[in-house]
Amino acid sequence: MTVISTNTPTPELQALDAAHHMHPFTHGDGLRDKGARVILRADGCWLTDSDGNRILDAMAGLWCVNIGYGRTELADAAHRQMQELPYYNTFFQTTHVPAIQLAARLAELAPGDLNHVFFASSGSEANDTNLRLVRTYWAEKGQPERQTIIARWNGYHGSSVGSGSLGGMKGMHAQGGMPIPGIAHIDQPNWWTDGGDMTPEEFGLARARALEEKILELGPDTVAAFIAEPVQGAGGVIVAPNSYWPEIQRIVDKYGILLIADEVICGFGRTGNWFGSETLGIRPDIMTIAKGLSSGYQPIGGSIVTDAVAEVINQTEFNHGYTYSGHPVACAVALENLRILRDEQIVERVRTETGPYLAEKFQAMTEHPLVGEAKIVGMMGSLALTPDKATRAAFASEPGTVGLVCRDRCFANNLIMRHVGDRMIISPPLTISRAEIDTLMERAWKSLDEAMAQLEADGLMVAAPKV
Ligand code: PXG
Repeated sequence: MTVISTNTPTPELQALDAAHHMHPFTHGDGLRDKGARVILRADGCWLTDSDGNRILDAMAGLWCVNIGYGRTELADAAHRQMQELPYYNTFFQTTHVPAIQLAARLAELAPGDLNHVFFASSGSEANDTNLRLVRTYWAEKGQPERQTIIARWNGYHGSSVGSGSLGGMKGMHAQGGMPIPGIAHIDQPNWWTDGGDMTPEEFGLARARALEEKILELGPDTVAAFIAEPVQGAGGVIVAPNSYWPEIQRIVDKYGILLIADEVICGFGRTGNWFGSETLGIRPDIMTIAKGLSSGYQPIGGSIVTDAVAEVINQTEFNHGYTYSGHPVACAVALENLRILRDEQIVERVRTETGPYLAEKFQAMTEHPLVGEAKIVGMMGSLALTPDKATRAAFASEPGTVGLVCRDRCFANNLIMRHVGDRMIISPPLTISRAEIDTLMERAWKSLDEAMAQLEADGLMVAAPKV
């Protein structure tokens, strides 16, 4: 066995990684040629890589490290729980204290009568649960023909076959026979790219009414649920115009369709409230949770459902569950994370202090010649890059080419800021300070400057013809 440590030289770590480790959403050969970046440790908002670089993580890992890195309280909670009860299942009429406690705490935190939790270990698993939950719900209600779930193109709900089918990522659907039957997609409310001559408000209404059109096309009696992220994350931090969500709520209410809010990114303070549904003013029947639930310190997710949904599901045996549903160590760590979020008033700080500060700085990025619009809710934001702000033009190059140039400049400046197509996105730890926000924005501006110089040199500052 090759023995390695954090002192092993980077090329050796990279070679061994390339030889044996298959990475998610990665072109394996390309990565082998380049070598993966090796992260050794992290503290607060800062990562340290194997070359000694200190990198500002403006993505909170994968949108999940809400309380920041290095909180020993969570390590202590895991240690205590592993000694007391490292594992037991929640099948076979059994339970344990951490699962009871976390379910009860989530019922307190979740809005309205969302009072019942089905645990999973990830957002993908939780959305698979939801798929089966809503179909079982309608079958138990005597309407088994209500099977179809409507979702959105470019939405992201996970990478398992079920959740990947709910998601609207065409690149994923192309590999492995997705979507599964009984899922329909409608267009996303991305005014910047698709709004044409409409005002954002007109466009928001039009995109919400696409849901009603789809329901009528499928037949209202065949539709089980609509699933969406309050703010689309992986699709590029797409914030719907203000007219969108009230109209969606009106439509799901009118047809009696269950609303699933996928809160995997928006939950636990990201939008300045405990849940994105509160920020956007929607009343879901089911919420998907993961990521910020444990700040990523342990894999845990789940579905929170209303009294009305639980009452129907509880009438039958729901033949579903995971070995690690309600894993005691993950629950104990999540509870400690929720305690820190509350005791340190982290959600309030996002809403009233650091969120508005970041929003002001982020909006100022529209003064950069490459940036067409800046959209931000709480601590998730995106910048649309454009060669021509007045016409909201796309670049003539393959979508993502320009975004990748910017992303690479960010990485070179020790800033983790990602691109989705030609949008640049951020989602920093909620604990980021004002000084760190300043550093983030300085590095982002510098990276955009460098990217623009490169784009001009490479002849890429060219607008695509209008379609
Ligand atoms: N729902 C939403 C809204 C998500 O963002 C999932 C479900 C699935 O969660 P799990 O825990 O199964 O990964 C997610 C995950 C990206 C990226 O590139 C985003 C996610 C995962 C991986 C990459 O932005 N979100």
